[in-house]
Amino acid sequence: MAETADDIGDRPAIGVVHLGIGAFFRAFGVPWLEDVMAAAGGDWGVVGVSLRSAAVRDRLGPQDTAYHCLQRGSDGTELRRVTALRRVLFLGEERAEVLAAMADSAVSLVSLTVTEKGYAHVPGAGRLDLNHPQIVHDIGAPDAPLTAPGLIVAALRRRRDAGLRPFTCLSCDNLPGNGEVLRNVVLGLAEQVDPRLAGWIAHEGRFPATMVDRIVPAATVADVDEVERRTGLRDAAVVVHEPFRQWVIEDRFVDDVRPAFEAAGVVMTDAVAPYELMKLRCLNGTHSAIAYLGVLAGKETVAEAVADQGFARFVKGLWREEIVPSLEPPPSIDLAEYTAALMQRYRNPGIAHRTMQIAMDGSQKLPQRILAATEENLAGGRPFERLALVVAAWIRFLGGVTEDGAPYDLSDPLADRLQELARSKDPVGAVMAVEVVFGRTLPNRTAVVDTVREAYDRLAGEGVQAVLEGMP
Ligand code: CS2
Repeated sequence: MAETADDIGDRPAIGVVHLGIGAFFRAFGVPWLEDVMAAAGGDWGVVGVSLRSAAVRDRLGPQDTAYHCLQRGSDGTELRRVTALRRVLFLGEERAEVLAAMADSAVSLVSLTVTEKGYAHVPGAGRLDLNHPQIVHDIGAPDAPLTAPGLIVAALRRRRDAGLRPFTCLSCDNLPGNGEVLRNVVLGLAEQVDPRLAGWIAHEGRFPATMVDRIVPAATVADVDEVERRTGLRDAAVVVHEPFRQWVIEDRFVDDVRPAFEAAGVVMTDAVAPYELMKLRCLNGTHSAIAYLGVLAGKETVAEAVADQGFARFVKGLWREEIVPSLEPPPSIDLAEYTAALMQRYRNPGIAHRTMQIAMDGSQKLPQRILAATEENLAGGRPFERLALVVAAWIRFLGGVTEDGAPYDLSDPLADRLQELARSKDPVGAVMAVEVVFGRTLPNRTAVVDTVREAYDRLAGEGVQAVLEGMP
């Protein structure tokens, strides 16, 4: 976009550093912070940080870090220009700038969307993985961190040394107890590099839990073309999203300093857990189900999968029989209505959310999306056959070929190991023995392992479509 900052108008001063400035936060958090500032004022402009690639910075830099959101609903598309992102830094080349931004006294909030694996935690256990190669690095070189926990520890150390207050650390990733997980990994790392710093963070730091929800598929060239047709600007950083959004935040901030989130419809509460579990199991759980079954059956997108009767019936059965009964509904939410609305969101014809995009990083996602409910249902005497089918579909997916024999690459931090196990003689037994994913209990529950094995054999023998059609 060839224009100068003057064309953009007034922009807020910086108050937030966001780690992991991918499409999700540009389609969710940045515009929502703009709405908060429009409704209630404040200076909550955002410095975005990319941890792994220079691409977002290089695309946004030439356009003064302004970009467009395309909101696609069943009744049309709305265009919005977002200007509250003030700067984008790439950690690989600008570590000093990143740490300086985080240590700046004007910044009181560091938010994160670094995906599940960005926490370097043991997925089933929620504590820091001290054997993680990048964590080993960050312990040895705490002033040149590579990870999000490493950056937070280094920046908090600077703030303490400068006599500043800590910033609040706001995890916005799809993890149960995401605030607690972030606190655990930050303290776990701080203990290794400076135990007194760990004490200060434990006492003064705040790590509110959050639930975030908006479906954000990867943007395509057609989306960029559409923005150009409508605005005359070639925006290299367009993001696409659905109309729906929901943000629930635990109201625990350092010195109570925070954006006036509630002025723009964010739910502030003391109890985020029921919202988190609802969203992780109802939405993300069925997303993963659709992704693994869908990739195997050649369904490219979520909308394409749920247009199929067998898939739609399976997803509804999963909600009704196995997921909803495992949940405590959040205040004033009717889970039957919530899941019916989810099905409408999945059917949104404007959102081409690729099953392969959702399928990535299964080892980091399955525990909270599928396995926790499986374990609870077993303990509570409730059915878990459909959940077991999702586990079986994941194990089949790890084989790396669709039912039509088309090969694909796995994207998962444990890809090599999992693929080898999935191609062994007893794929179900071998994969379910991976403790960092399945924990210690589930692999010893023969009722579950046998049900997964049976589902796996049915998928292998009959194929996804026939298995789904044969479900009660
Ligand atoms: C998806 C999520 O890619 C995935 O794993 O399940 O990104 C999902 O679209 C969001 O959590 C919706 O809020």
